[in-house]
Amino acid sequence: TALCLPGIPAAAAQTAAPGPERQLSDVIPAPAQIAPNSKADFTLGPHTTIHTQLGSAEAESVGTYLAEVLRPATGFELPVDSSARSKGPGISLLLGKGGADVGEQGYQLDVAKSGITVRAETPEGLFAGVQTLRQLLPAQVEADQTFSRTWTVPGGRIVDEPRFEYRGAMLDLARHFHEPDEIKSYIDEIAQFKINHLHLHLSDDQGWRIEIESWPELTTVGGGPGTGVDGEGPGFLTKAEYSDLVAYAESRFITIVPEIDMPGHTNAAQSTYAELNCDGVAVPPRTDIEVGYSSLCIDSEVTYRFAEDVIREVAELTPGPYLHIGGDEAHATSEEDYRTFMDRVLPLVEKYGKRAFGWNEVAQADLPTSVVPQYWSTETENADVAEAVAKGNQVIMSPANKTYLDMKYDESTPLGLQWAGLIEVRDAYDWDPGNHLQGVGEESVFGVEAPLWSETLRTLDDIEFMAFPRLPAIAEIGWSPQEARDWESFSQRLAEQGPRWEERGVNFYRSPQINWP
Ligand code: TNX
Repeated sequence: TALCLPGIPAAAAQTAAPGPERQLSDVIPAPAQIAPNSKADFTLGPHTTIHTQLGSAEAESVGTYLAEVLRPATGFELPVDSSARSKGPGISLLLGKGGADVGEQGYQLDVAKSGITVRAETPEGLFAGVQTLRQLLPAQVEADQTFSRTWTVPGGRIVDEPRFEYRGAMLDLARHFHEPDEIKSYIDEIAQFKINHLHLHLSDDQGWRIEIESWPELTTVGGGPGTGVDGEGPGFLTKAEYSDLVAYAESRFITIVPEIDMPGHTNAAQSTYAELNCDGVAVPPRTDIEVGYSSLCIDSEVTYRFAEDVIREVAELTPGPYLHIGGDEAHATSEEDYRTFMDRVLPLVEKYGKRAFGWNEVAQADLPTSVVPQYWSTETENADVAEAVAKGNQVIMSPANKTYLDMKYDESTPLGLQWAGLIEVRDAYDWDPGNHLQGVGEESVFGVEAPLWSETLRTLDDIEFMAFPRLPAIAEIGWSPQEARDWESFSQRLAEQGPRWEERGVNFYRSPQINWP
């Protein structure tokens, strides 16, 4: 830098106006519209105030969130003021139509010399704008110690809204339980990339992870000591812990989507309760990673009492609109039984006020159009899903060979599986959900999701290593217009995330495809 050049006195170098370190386009996911104005940079100072929409507690809480993000590194006080007697230079978070039409999730960000304004129709939109603003500050803003330096935001205007309304990530709590604090930490990370749903895979062959009062041993036994892959992932969420997570996620504008996987992937339940087996004998618990061997007993009324109890309790606990009932890899259930099961169970989800999600196999059943198949197969053709879409169903795109964060990056990746292939960052990035699957066009795509299965994972470090940097790729695919994104630009913007992860102590894979600084 200038300070290191021989012959230039430090004082002279410092008087040269320090331009912003970042450019207005240095954001993931790439904003829809960007108009830089190099004469309009804004520099935060010790007197910067965060002004929020008069009378809106929600806008004020987004302001408080922003202040909490910026205070440690800047050392500035950054008071949050919703009194509308706004004085002094500041960052304004305003609600209501005003500028461009940005829909329910979008925002407009104006950076001028005199201040910054984020405008949105909803608090959710403000929060998205705040994430953009955050990335426009130098990486050191993510540190938890104070730096004395200039904090300049590049001038101009961003008008931004998402391509798809649903952008999800998934954690598998069944194969290895992840503690609430680890889940919260992941929530904080994915929120920065404008992910707005977190799908929790709460039950599987190796463990049951959500308290159900009417079947109490599901957790004490099914989620108890010795459960999880290799017996190393025990634990479960009490109802109170689940509700606390839901509230935490909500504070980051993330909706929790709970999944109870049925009629296969049910060994934990069937080893806990003998009556869930056709022969009335409990199966032994399993801690290996085989799939497709378990099935609830389709002809037994106990099965439907169980399914209804679980769906009712989980639905009651979940303020979000969706409930995922799994339905994948039911190889031990005949096709006819599978349809019988879904015909009875899908309406239960609706009965308790939720919209059903299911893995793409649900499309083999007679689907109401409200049901959303989540496409995970690696094929680019699927007759059942195409037929459902022709009837009006929407689809979440999670093709395993693109979006599965548990696939290895390359042969040498110490964690992960590779049944769907190796997925380097570029593989995760270079595809278009609007034309990936035959018969499923843009308008039938509800959104995209990046699942992270945890057969090989233990710690938060493991989660982060597999998610970053591929999760931002999926987030950009879900948010940015197809024409606003390309690999060259993404890989450069992604490189700039490296120092930010370092400041936050987030583990990530230093992909050789990226020119990390
Ligand atoms: C397939 S994808 C599964 C999961 C495994 C995953 C491992 C899907 C709906 N089912 O049971 O954990 O592969 O990658």
